[in-house]
Amino acid sequence: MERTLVIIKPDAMERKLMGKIISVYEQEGLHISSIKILKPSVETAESHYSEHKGKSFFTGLIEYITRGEVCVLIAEGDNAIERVRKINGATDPAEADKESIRGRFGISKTENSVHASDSVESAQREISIWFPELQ
Ligand code: FUP
Repeated sequence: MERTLVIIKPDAMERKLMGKIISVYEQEGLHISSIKILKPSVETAESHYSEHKGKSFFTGLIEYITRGEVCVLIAEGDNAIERVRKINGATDPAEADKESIRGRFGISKTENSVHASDSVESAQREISIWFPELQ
């Protein structure tokens, strides 16, 4: 059993795609064990994306992710990290599998609708950022 952190990002929340996206994870057999909706602070967003600090797209990325509400959730299941990454699709919606969430709903490389942890270590780190009450 593995846990991964998913964020349904502002572009998807603004278009009322939250329920549709959560349904995809559930239909793929993942269990949603924690969930909340919030408007991220700049501090939380910069902590989440700290590995990208200094890159050309960092400022725009933080402005985007903090501009409105996001839905953060923990999805659980066997091999959840890899499964959710595949369900989400490639970072750039133009290159993502057409059936994937980013392929279906993503707008651009920044406004790509969803985030998911990319390793066990990232999942632990990201869950502690977004769900500190679970520690
Ligand atoms: P991913 O793991 O697929 O979310 O992709 P990355 O960790 O490479 O990138 C994290 C986020 O940075 C992406 F979701 C969107 C943003 N990003 C950009 O805005 N521009 C880029 O050129 C690359 C990434």
